[in-house]
Amino acid sequence: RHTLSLVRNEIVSIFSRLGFSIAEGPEIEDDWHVFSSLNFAADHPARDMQDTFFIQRNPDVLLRTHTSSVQSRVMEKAQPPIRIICPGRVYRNEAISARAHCFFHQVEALYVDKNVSFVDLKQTLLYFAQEMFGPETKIRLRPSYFPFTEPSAEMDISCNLCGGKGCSFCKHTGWVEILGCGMVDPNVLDACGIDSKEYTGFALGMGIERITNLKYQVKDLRMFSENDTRFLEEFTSAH
Ligand code: 2NL
Repeated sequence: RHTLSLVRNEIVSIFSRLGFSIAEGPEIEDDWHVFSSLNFAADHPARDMQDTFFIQRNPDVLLRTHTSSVQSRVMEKAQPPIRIICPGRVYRNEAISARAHCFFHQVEALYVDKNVSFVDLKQTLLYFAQEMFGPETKIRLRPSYFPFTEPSAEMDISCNLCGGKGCSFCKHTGWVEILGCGMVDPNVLDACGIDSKEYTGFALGMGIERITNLKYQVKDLRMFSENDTRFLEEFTSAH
């Protein structure tokens, strides 16, 4: 299997052990599912042509920039409890380099039910980090901002190369960033037909390329889409 598929399968398998099931949706999307339902303001820069690919210049036909659109579609159709994991390809209008690509891959998770709290989020994050990077892994959360969560945080793990002592990979901080997360903004629940007075939820999102780089130190993002078999054959797994 492709390197990114191996890592995606590992992430999905960890969340499935916590009761999450896979949800998928279209890569060609509309404004409502990618932006409006997710609390993006009308003038948010992500809506700009600089960042988002529009199809045939139609502002309502676009390539999804995150897999959150899958979650908004599931929330519109189902009532809680909702516990889903959404892996998939996403697109951003960026110049291709060793560090950026116009498409990449994400996994997002969403849990909505009565009484879901930040404690549930934090314990889920710790479980994920230790299953993915080993039982000695520590986590820390830093306050952040996303349109669709409030409060929002970014999670760092103790550097898996130096064990937190500090090295060039973690820029001598002992920590590396791996994902973003937060409590689902009540505006998002209401926009998707879920009563925010009755239900709460948490969500998180991570880049599969980023997790793969942490595990295997792939230095150039372009390696993932060039299909050089010398690269692909370096990675094997039971999955
Ligand atoms: C990142 C951060 C994040 C979410 C994704 C989400 C989806 C719904 C509602 C609320 Cl439907 N949140 N997703 C939340 C926080 C962070 O991704 O850095 N991804 C690569």
